Amino acid sequence: MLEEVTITKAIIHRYMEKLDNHLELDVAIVGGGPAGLVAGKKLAEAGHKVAMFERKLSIGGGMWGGGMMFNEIVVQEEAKRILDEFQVPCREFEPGYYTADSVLCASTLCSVATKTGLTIFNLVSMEDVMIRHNRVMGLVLNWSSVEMAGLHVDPLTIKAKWVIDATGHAAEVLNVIARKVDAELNTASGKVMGERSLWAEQAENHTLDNTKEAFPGVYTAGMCANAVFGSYRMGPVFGGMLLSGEKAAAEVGERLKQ
Ligand code: 48F
Repeated sequence: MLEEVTITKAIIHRYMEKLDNHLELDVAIVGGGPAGLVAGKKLAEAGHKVAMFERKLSIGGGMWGGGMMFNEIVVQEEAKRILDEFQVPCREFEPGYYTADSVLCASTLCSVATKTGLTIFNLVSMEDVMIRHNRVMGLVLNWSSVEMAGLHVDPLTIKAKWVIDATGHAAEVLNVIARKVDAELNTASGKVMGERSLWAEQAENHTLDNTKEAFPGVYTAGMCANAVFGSYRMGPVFGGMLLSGEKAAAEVGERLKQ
């Protein structure tokens, strides 16, 4: 026999247990696109306590829709090994160009990352950060529904030794920081530089270079890296996103050891 209140209690208790266990993190990842998912999987695999906060209901960011809703993505040679690692099936189209079904890819990245130990809180938005002595040490979070309805409800906070801004084109974490009167990013202008036009090859190479600490305690990953440091957008080629997530995880992992 099923008791409705038991079902309700099960959900509430399990969610609160999960939230309570993730109030103090090694790494908080904001944004659940391909870059954040690869970073999350790698950090979890290395034994770090890592959680992801994603505004939307679904995880996968801009990957589901492929290019202009043709639900296939392209990954270049350099990043194919990451598709292999996650066991995402892909096919060679021409030498050096691999395609994957975008739905299979997004769902598999999410599945593998969570099974490896990444905890995901969807429907939660980063609305601000906490800064102490010029270093980010935590996130200010609210329900996405509160944000979307414009309700006047105060947020809650979590602590994190490191934050990865994987919010894509919007670079939301670093934009929030750049708006503070007393904060300056590690960019040429001290602010978010903004994106240049679409140029796949340049963008893909620059994404990796731009995956770095952009403010004390905050790493860029994915498209956010180019938006923050003023480089090109790449369109529906996803290798740079995967490699950037991997690099962010490796470097943040090293910094956690220090
Ligand atoms: O945009 P997104 O997929 O970021 P990415 O991993 O990949 C970029 C590509 O999808 C594509 C591209 C190229 O190949 O250029 O655009 O860099 O995922 C970013 C996620 O962050 C979430 C957003 O809903 C999306 O799922 N997000 C953005 N701002 C916030 C957030 C926020 N303030 N709080 C929580 N989640």
